[in-house]
Amino acid sequence: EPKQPIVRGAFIVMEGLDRAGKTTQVEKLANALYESGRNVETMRFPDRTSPIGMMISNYLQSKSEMDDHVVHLLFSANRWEKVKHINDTLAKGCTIICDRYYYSGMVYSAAKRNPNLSIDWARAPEVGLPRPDMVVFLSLSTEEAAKRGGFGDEKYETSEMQKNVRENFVALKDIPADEGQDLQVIDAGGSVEEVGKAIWSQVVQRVEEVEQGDFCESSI
Ligand code: NYM
Repeated sequence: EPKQPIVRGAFIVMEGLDRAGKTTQVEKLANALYESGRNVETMRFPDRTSPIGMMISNYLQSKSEMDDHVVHLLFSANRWEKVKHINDTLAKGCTIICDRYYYSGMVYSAAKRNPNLSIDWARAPEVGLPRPDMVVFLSLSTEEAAKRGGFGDEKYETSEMQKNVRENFVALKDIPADEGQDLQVIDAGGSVEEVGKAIWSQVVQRVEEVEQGDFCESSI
């Protein structure tokens, strides 16, 4: 049946701690949107394929050392280098499902508890990036996270860091900046199917709204 033309695609971000199931759910959601007849593209940050992304990847694998501020700015630059692509993709009516974005950027860097790297400091280089139409935050209890097996061996995959990251995600809701309110919390403790269903019911509604022009063009 004929559909009215799509104003633009939706920019949907999936956030959460390591092992919350983000990557699985991004794929699942993208497939479901595709099957509903939409153009959809998945993205992830860090995007390790660019020169900046390779520097980040080497750092995360402990192949190089960097000052906390330097790697933070690289994570941010890795988003800025994708802005044109994001905007062009949305403009042609394609929805983007993105695995992590500047919420992870702020929260992980500040979780290092470097006294000279506050959440406010971490936020500054992100200001001006396109703001998502919706952010799904996959929430996982400490106990449930522990059940999902051990950590990988990249930097930040320690119980101390994850504890601080969790605290920072909670604290993000209280920062005066609006984007603290962006996170739509979904319990990631259920089965892949259950979590997928919960995500779908919220996201499909938002995607439809955006396609029909119900969004405000804004940036962080
Ligand atoms: N990470 C991710 C950051 O520290 N800052 C950021 O801006 C982003 C996007 O990178 N532990 C961290 C979170 C992860 C690590 O991400 C690698 P992934 O999703 O495991 O590839």
